Amino acid sequence: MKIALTIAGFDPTGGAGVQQDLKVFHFFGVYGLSVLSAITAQNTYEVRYISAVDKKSFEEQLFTLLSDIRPDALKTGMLFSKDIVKIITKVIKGYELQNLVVDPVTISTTGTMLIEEGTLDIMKKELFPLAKVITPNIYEASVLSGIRIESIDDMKSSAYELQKTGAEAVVITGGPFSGLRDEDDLGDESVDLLYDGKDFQLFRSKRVSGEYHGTGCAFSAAITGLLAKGFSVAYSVEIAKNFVTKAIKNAHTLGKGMRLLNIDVQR
Ligand code: PXL
Repeated sequence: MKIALTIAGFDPTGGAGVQQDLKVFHFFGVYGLSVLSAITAQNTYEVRYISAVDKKSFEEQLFTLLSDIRPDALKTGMLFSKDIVKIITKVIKGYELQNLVVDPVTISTTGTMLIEEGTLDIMKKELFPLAKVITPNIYEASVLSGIRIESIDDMKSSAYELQKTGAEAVVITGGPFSGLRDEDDLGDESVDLLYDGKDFQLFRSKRVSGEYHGTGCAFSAAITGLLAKGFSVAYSVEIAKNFVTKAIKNAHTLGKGMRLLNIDVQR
């Protein structure tokens, strides 16, 4: 059986973070491992508290697991601190782990920072060069590349810059932070852009109204699961996009705030 590892935060709603990632790995028929970086206290409308897992505990989780089981692919989500990024970098290099997907989680949909000051810079410098794919949303891509994204062309420029960090491929997702200009005639579409260092490829879906929690997590987890199974980046991104779009369409309304993805119904 193929194996995927998620290194991410804990979200009690199960809509994002490690639980969501595990559900997605399971959906794609991949065995899921998980290592916890931080614990959040949140519901569907606010993040109230965050505590990072201490350095030693994090390091032990990772080394103990990897001294025994080797994942075919892995993803990082909410990493929170610089220490955690440094440990992951060391471990990935030490074990020569392949098929790394980095989702540079920065801020929750409800507006809470999920990362300590300076962590994104370290991630860009140390983790991106080891990645097969990085999956920033428009907001994260803007911050990381220093390019304000208001059009598809801006998305392309940003992806081009980010690919120079050493990541093999960049996918910029046009999800909830989309502020694209009308002249791109996107109308009611949500567009993701893939750049592999050679070609740009656009993936379009109909935008679904409303606020949804954990879309970025599900998207990067799906790509990770598919890479673990040996699929190409472009194919994995296409399938992951369709998967998330359907999970959004069928979302659950469980709390008073954002809706939670329904990954069980794919129609
Ligand atoms: O969707 C980003 C995200 C990732 N990981 C955890 C989160 C969130 C958003 O709230 O809580 C643990």
